Amino acid sequence: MQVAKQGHVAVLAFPFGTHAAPLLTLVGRLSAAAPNLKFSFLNTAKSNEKVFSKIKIAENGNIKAHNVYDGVPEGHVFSGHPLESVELFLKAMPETFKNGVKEAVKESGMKVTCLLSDAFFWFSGDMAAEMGVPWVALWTAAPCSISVHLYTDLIRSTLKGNGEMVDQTLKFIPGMSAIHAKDLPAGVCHGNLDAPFSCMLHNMGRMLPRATALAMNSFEEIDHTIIDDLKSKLKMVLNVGPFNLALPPQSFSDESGCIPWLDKHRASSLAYLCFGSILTPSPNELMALAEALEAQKVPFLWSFRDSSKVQLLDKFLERTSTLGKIVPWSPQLQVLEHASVGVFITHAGWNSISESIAGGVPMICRPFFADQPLNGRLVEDIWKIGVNVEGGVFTKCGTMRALDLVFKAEQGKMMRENIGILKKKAREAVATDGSSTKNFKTLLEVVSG
Ligand code: U2F
Repeated sequence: MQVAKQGHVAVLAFPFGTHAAPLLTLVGRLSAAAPNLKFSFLNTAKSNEKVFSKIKIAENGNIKAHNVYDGVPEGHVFSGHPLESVELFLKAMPETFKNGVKEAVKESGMKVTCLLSDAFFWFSGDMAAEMGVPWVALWTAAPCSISVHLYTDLIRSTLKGNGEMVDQTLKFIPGMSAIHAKDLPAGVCHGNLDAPFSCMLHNMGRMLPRATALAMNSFEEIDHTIIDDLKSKLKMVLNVGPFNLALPPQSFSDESGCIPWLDKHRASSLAYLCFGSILTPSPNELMALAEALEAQKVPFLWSFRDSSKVQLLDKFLERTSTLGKIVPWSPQLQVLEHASVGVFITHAGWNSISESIAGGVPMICRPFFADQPLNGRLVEDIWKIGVNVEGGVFTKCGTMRALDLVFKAEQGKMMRENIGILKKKAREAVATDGSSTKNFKTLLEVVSG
């Protein structure tokens, strides 16, 4: 599948969490299929360095990284607030991207023929209209979570009362009768509705109906009701994932020797733990989780990103040196595809869930913020491919019960069967005649103009 048309696609990336990575992966696929298109990848220097070093892209020279201003004023002293860099970046948009596009046009000598942005960037609709080009938005999370943002006004006007609201369900939205208000990201109907991040998501929901197409790292068969409803509200909805399955097998680095270590274990016998690119559970929760693994004698591989906190587990690691392995980074895709992994203990970030589905590994979820509680609900109550930790936080007893459930109980067997079915559907979606493959062809046509 190759397209010969020339064109210049300006790509606007969100530089935090795992957002720029799936966007660059998609750009890599598009570039391989349309070698005559030029892609200018606009992102902060820090995020560009990270994603371009991790993701292998076609070496046709048609994808060029452009660094845009990160919004941090010179001499700025950070207060330590976790959202500070995000809010500075949001404050500087959309000018940062407008300037970035101008520079990319000047440097390449080609006017922009398509704007491909993270769906967060609601202003892309106006930018694309001014340039007279299509706007394609990429939503990097689950179809259900974008639906929440499209229905924010209705949710706000329908759910009543503050304290009592949390347990009400979204039965007035197609496909969402099992979702509770408390599962929704802060800023939709609870929390600070006027925070910069909440306003960005609200604007996104209002602007997306103007997008030429909304692409997603998901597949149609995961939830027909939600996807059909999205199709009725948006011009074009193109599930083109799961990205990790849609790509040919990639080479990967395994500096900590995770795969050879996994090779030494029995099938479905161990737990893999990772909490994504932003979070580390609190010291109390880390201890409770460690104690539960030790008490249940569950072998574990733990990708532990925050080196400043790993010493909290020193004693536990001494005692469990033959049981488990802690690494600063793992090749997660390959880990989740390894036969020895029997459960994934996760924060329920969308990429992690999607990779767990691709590997057929049931999950124990400990969601923290944003779309994660919603994803946890989908995992436990809709797809029945995992369980949330009791009370929403790791305690020794609650985690032991969750491990028992997945490893020993009938329910765990059912979860394995259910995720096996979903995995099969995901693989079919990216096969030659699958829904995601067909959608990718359509996306290619839109992007090529
Ligand atoms: C934000 O999520 P995160 O970046 O925190 O987490 P994930 O979406 O699960 O993505 C983590 C990615 O990092 C990879 C892993 C995933 O692709 O394979 N990784 C790895 O390869 N090795 C490691 O040791 C550790 C991680 C946000 F917080 C979530 O709420 C959103 O759902 C998500 C997507 O929008 O972005």
